[in-house]
Amino acid sequence: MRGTMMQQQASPIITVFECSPDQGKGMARDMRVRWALEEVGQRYDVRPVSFAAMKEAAHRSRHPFGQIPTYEEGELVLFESGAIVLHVANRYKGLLPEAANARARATSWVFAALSTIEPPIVEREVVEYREQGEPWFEQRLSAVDDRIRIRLNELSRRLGEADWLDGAFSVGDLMTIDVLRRLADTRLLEEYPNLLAFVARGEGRLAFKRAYDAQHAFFKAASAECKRSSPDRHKETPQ
Ligand code: GTB
Repeated sequence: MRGTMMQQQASPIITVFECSPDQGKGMARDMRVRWALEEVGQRYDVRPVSFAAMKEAAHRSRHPFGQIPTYEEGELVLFESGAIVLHVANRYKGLLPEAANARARATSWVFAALSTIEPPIVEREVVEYREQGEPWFEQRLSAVDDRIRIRLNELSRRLGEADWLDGAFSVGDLMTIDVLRRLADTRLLEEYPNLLAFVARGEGRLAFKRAYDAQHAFFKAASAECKRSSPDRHKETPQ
């Protein structure tokens, strides 16, 4: 049998926060990677990194900007959650349609989620974190909220009564939903019942639940040690 046995493929490895500042709510960008891997049924391993280790050479060789998530599969090392999720969608079946044009459209939605919808949402988080207490805070927050509303209006209009953005569930829906989840601590999504339902549909998928439970269990297991080693760690700025 020697030489004829199939070699066991190692599972891909993703990096995650050693001590997640979101208290296990799955708001960091490893969540979309975990979700994508669960959707395609691919096992994965997790490499936790501390805030300090993220900025050291070993991690910077994986991620030039010293962030999570990264993805390792054999000799391939990727950074940027969009690139990773698209790689997973192309590498394994389940997140992209067969037809070339439909695949291209699903890819458009991934880019739209990351470069059109996510930026004002991230800006809101930065304003909340960094500008709270400033005299202009309320005015600035409300201006950013209005910019988010422009995108939500447009997205809501396009989704209409459909379940997903372009036919069957795809990587485009996954990325869009994960971006919209970042609004969970605001009331903005409540203004768009179809978007609220869209997010709930995504979160109701078994693959989402498995991904969520995995990151939550990881957080729980690490949290005692995280509190012991640095009780203020959750105050790091989210990005
Ligand atoms: N464009 C990159 C991508 O999509 O992969 C952005 C990666 C990124 O911002 N990673 C963040 C990070 O590593 C984690 S996700 N930050 C550490 C650093 O830059 O030093 C952002 C995030 C963090 C925390 C929360 N939270 O606590 O709720 C939410 C989101």
